[in-house]
Amino acid sequence: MVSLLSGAAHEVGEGYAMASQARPRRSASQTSPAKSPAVENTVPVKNTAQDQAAGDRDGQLRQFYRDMVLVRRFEERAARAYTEALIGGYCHLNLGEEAAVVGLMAALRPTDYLFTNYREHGYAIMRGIDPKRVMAELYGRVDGVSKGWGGSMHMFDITHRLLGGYGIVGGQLPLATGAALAIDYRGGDEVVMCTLGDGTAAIGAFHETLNIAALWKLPIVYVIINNGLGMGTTVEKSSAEPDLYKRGTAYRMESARVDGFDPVAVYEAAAEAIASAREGKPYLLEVVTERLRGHSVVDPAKYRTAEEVERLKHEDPIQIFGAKLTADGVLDADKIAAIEAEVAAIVSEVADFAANSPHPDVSTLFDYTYATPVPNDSRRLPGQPLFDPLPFPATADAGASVSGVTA
Ligand SMILES: Cc1ncc(C[n+]2csc(CCOP(=O)(O)OP(=O)(O)O)c2C)c(N)n1
Repeated sequence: MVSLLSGAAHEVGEGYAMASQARPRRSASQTSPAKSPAVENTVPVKNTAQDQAAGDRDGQLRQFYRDMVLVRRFEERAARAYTEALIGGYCHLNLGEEAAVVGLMAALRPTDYLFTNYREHGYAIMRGIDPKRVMAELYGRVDGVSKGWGGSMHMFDITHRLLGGYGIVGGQLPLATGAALAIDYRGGDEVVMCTLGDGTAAIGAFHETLNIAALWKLPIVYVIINNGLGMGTTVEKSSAEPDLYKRGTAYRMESARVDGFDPVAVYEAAAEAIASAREGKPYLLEVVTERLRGHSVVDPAKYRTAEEVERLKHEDPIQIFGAKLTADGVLDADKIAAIEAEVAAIVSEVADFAANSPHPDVSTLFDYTYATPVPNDSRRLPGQPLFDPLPFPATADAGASVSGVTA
C-alpha cells in the first residue's frame, strides 16, 4: 500500500507499531492490523488531503494531533454543558475514538458523503462544519447544524455532505446504501462513507446492505468503529465472529482491520478503502478503538471491571500519538501547550456562541422534517391527538353506522 504521508510503501499501521504495541491490548485478535483473505487492492490513491500531506509531513502529523485535541476538548465541554442542563436529550461522545474520527474524515473528499450513527459530534466538526454550529445544535439553538431541532444525534448538513446523524441503531445503513446507489445511477464519482458501531454489525440491515452493495458494486465504504462495547455488551458476548472485518468475505467484499489509536494508519486504510469504493468495489473497514467513558454522558459504565478501568487509564490515543510525535521530534512540550491553548480558546468561543444563540420558535418545529412538502405531514405538537376528533360520538352505534354493518 502507498503511504500517504511519507510516500514509502508499507502496510496499514506499520511505522506506528511501537505506539500500538506499547499499549496494553484489549485482545490480540482485536487490535492487530489484518485483511480479509479475499482482499487485494492495487488502485492508486488520489485524494486532495493526501497531496497536501505529502508536501508537509510533519505539519500534517501536527494537524492530526491538533484535530484530535479539538475533538477531545469539544466533547469534554459538551459533557460539562450536559451536567449544567445546557444540553438535553441523549448525548454520546467520541472520547477515545478521536484518532478514528480524524483519520477517517481526512481521507474523504469534500464532495463525498458521510452517514454516521448518533456518536457524531467529532465527525461533524472534522467534516468541516463550524464547531460553533455543532455545539449550538447540542444546546438546541437556532444556529445549530439542524437549526436546533435535531440535537446530538440528528445533525444534518447538505453543504458538508453529512447526511446524518441516526439515533436508530443501523438506521443509517440502508439510507447510506441508497445514496451510493443514487451516485452510481447518476454516474458520479463521489463515495459514501457509512460508520457504525460493533454492536450494529450484528443487525439484519448490516448484512442486507453489504449484500446489495457488493452485488451492485456500489461506491460505499462501511466503517465499523469497534470500541468493544454495544452499550454494556462486549463484542465477544454478542458476536459469533468477533473479527468483524471478516464479515466482508461473506459478500466477497474487500475488508481490513486497522488500529484505531493511530490516526495515520486509519487515514491510510480509509484512503485505500475509499479509492476502492470509487472504482466500484465497496469496502468494509474495521477500526479497533476504545470508548473511554460510558455509552452516553449519563452512563456510569458500572459494567466495566476494575482491571478494565485501570487498563483504560493507559489507553488514550491522544497521549499515545503525542508521545510518538514527541519522540520523533515532530512535537515538543511548547508545541503541545500552544495547541492546547488554541483549542481551549476555540472551545470557549464555541460554548459562548451556543449559549447566546436563541432558542428556535416552536412554530418552526415541523419546518425541516422533510426536504419537500409531504401531503400527509401531520404537523402536530406533542400532546395533541394523533388523529382529528371524530365528527360524531365515538360509540358502538356510531361505529356501526359508519361501516353500514349492524352487529
Ligand atoms: C433499533 C434500536 N435498538 C436499540 C437501540 C438502543 N441502543 C442505542 S445505542 C445501542 C448500542 C449500539 O452499540 P454499537 O453499535 O456498538 O455502537 P456504539 O454505541 O458503541 O458506538 C443500542 C442497543 C436503538 N437506539 N435503536
